[in-house]
Amino acid sequence: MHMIPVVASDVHKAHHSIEFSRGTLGPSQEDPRRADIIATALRMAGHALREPEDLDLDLLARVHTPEYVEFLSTAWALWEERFGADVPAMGFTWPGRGSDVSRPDDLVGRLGYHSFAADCSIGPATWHAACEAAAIAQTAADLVNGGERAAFGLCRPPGHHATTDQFGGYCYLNNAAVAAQRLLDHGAARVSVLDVDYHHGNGTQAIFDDRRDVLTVSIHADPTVEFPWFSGYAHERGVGDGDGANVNLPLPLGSGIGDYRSALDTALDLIGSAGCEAIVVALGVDTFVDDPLGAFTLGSDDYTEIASRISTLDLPTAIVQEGGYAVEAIGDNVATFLAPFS
Ligand code: OKP
Ligand code: ZN
Repeated sequence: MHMIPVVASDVHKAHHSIEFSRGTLGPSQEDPRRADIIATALRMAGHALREPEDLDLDLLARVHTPEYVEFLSTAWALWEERFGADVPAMGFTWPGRGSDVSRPDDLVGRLGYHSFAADCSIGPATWHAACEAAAIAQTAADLVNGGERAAFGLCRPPGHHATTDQFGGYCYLNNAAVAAQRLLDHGAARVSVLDVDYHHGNGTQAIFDDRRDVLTVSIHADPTVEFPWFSGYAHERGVGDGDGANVNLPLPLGSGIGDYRSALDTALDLIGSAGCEAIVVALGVDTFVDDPLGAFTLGSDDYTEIASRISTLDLPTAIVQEGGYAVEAIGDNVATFLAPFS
């Protein structure tokens, strides 16, 4: 049996953000152990792990703005110089609705301008870790471009909430978007990003919203009662050239495999009939019943079914890691998801 290749790295370990949650700032649930546990489970399952190639900065520039890349790459050094190395950098002021926003010159203003949530911070290792995660996604896409039927990028930090120029939701660079753009750059005329994380992939949607060449489809918890609150609704269908090329399939809290299967079949019908030549799966296993951040009720076995159905598309498939916070189960859940692609 051919186990699908896994791209992973230890660079993520030094990045551990803080988050504002229920009135307190504390260590993020997006913990380094997550990726270590997944890597161990995948090795045990028989996957070969390899390190990523260097990140292609031209590729990154097709997904994020130059201002944002410049900001992220310099924010920690500027923060440390001004406030010291003891506390990480975080935004705390965001533009109001409907305001015509200009980009502040000041670092503190920029932290608000370039973020949308108070759930993650920038520390000394954040930029390097985010670049490594994007490089992992790029390398997974390259393996698929090179003829692998599927490849997995063990990205950490995750990416699907990061927009062209904002971090938030534990995400800094949009790894799934990087992978999708890499598949396009290799010659695919159209690709799909299927986001099965518990949370709406608002960043991926925003990055490709006005484009037809990427069909973005996300199955997630109803944003009227869940992060990211301000997007993920079924009426968001893409804009301009991208009209019809974004599909949101929100599900109620408490959803299990029955509801999930229906949404997934809708997603797969759309992707299958849209002429996509390759697919990126943004894989969050925070849909798991015991996930501390999620309220769906999927069991470990359900990941076999979900992955089997996705694999019936029979498209070259780059899978990238997003969320999943039930650390005792995260390794098995990811290994279970990857098995049908082997
Ligand atoms: C990232 B990914 C709760 C704060 C929740 C947002 C969740 C980000 C999820 N203490 N912060 O989609 O798994
Ligand atoms: Zn999530």
